[in-house]
This record gives sequence, C-alpha cells and structure tokens, in this order.
Amino acid sequence: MRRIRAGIIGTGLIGPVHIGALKRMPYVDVHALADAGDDLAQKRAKDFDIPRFYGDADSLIADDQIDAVHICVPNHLHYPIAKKALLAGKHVICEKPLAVTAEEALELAETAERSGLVHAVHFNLRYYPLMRQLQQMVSRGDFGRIFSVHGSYLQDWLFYDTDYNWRLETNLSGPSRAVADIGSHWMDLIEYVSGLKIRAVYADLATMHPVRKKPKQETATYANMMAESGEYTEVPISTEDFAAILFRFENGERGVLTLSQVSAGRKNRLAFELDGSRQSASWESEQPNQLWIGRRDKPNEIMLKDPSLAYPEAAGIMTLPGGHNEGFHDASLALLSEVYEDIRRGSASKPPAYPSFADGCRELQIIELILASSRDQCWKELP
Ligand code: SOE
Repeated sequence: MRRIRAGIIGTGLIGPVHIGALKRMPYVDVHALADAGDDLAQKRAKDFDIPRFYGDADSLIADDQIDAVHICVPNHLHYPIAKKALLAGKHVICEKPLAVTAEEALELAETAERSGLVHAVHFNLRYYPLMRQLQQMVSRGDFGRIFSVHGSYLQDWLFYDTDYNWRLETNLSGPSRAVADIGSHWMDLIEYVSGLKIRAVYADLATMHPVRKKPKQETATYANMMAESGEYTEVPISTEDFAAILFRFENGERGVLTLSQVSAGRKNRLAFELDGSRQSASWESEQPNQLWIGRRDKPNEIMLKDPSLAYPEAAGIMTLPGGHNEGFHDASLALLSEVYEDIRRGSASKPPAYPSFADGCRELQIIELILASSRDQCWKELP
C-alpha cells in the first residue's frame, strides 16, 4: 500500500487534532510540521514525535516528500499558504474559514479546481456519525418536507472582557468573528443535513465587549491568562460576540440561528432542530451520540449512535459499536479518512462527500452577506 506523507502547518488548538487523526490512519505518515520559528517547531515535533520540523510554512511546502499539507494557523494565513501549497502541487486540507474574504476564497476554490488536486475544509462537525445518519434520513424522505431549521451555537470562552485570543483581532481573524468562527460550522452542517441551500439572510450582530483587556503575554485559545499575569492593555474590538440571523433557503423554507461567544456555561454547544412534515429532529454537539426524533402521533424516540441500527452510509463512518461514544477527534478522523481515500486514488471525487474549497468559498460569501445585512439592516440575497 502506497504511504502518503502529510505536513502540518500550525500546532495551536486544532493542529494536534489533525495530527492525532492522521496518526490513526494506517497508510499516512505525519512527515513534518511547521510552526513559528525553529525553536517552537522543534519542540512541537518532539512533543508529537514527528521526524521533521520547519520554522516556517514555505520550507515545509518546499519539502518534495510531502503529498498533503494541513493548514492550521490563524485565518489571515490560510489564503497565502493554501495558494502556495496548491501551486507546489500539494493536496490541501485547510481550517475554516477558508480565507478572510470571499474574493480570496473564490480564487482558492478556482485554483484548487483547476489543479486537479484534492482540497478540503475541516468542517468536522458534519462527520459526527449521527449527522451522516440524519443526512441520509432526510435525503431518503424520512422527514418529509423540511418546514424549518432553527438553532444556536453558543460558547463562553470569550465571556469576560479579560478573555483574549488572536480571533479578536481583525488583521489576523478577518472582519467577522462569531459568524466566521462558529456560525460557519452551523451553516455548513445545516446545509449538509437538510439538503437546503441558503439563499438570503437578515442579520443583527452585536459586540458586548467593545473594549477588551489584552494580556501582555500571548494567550492560547480557551485559556484565560489574566488570572496569571494581571497585566493588560485595553484594545477596541470591532467583531461580533453575538449574532441573530434569519435565513431564507432556495426552496423558500426558513431558518433561524443565534450565535454567541459570551453565553456563560455553554462551553462549545452547537444545537439545532429540524422540523419536517413527517417528524422532527433535534441534536446538539455536546451530546453527539444521540439524536432526538419528535413525532406527533407516536412516542418520541432517542436514537443512540449504533452502527447496527444506522443506514449503511452512516454505519460506514462509525469506528466503534453502540454504547462506545465517538467524539470531536473521531469526527476529524472520519473526515480525513474520506479526504485521504481521494488522495490515495490521486484525485477528488466529483462531488466529494467532504467539504471542499467550493464549500469553504460559499461560507465566506454567506458570511459577507450576513455582515452586509447587519450593517444595512435589511435582507441580503446571494447573487
Ligand atoms: C473557537 O471558537 C473554536 O475553537 C473554533 O475555532 C472551532 O472551529 C470550534 O470547533 C470550537 O471553537
């Protein structure tokens, strides 16, 4: 079996999730990693037992032994690194959002398509096994017509004005925060499971902490450094902590989403309900192994993740029997397994089951529409 060599750029919060998944794949070697400077890269390579390290992304891309590059760095670097990697002939797996503007994302999607290489965006939440089960149930007509989809994605890691991270800085993260960071996951998941396509949005965005206290020391995602250092500078914040968004789908049906990164007690909770003409479904990411099915004329049901009870397409991405819970790491493994099957074959399936750069570009177009809608306080439609 031909072995595939991967290179990881960035080892903050999400890079290690990519590394962990790749190390569980029988025909993939994590060949090298790159991080900011030789010292950090060397330390991280030692931590993860990866043979090679580079102090910058360009050097890793220039390594001709690497087949696939994973981009796990702050958002503003996705576009330049992904472009270079594609032009160097590497398959690319990029973190979300694909870029900071729709224009950049479109260029990447077009370059990727022309290249014939495999390209994917790490929207791993759609790879929780019950999400594939739900997608199959909807596409087989088990829910009938989908009347509406409504839900939220709530977090509390930016609850205090002393919580700080690079995602708060527009030059690193882009013009949108809550929508691009967590709303993009919700929208990708909803379009995937329901088969509905967003056509128009009406959004109201708000920033609860217009000034935050930036610790003088660098802060890791989900870590509150204030408690340790107490030294900070006050910085103005222009991106949203909160968003309320109405959706109109291409077939005329409706959706509603609430996003917040300042909801105390909600750690990282994506939730939604999908109301169909036959039955409803409800799911949330903090309890990913159970799917509630709501009925009018018979008792409701809770479906537990169990390959022996799921449709074959969903059973196929379950790695363990019922009662053995699968989580965030497993969702990334399931996504990367499908991506690497294509890499092994040498080209992307058409259309791929996994989120491609075209999907990543679509998310950026919707994000820009949401920002424009909130600014102008009116409905905005995709062209
Ligand atoms: C931070 O809000 C974050 O790490 C996101 O960037 C991820 O995509 C999400 O999985 C969890 O929260």
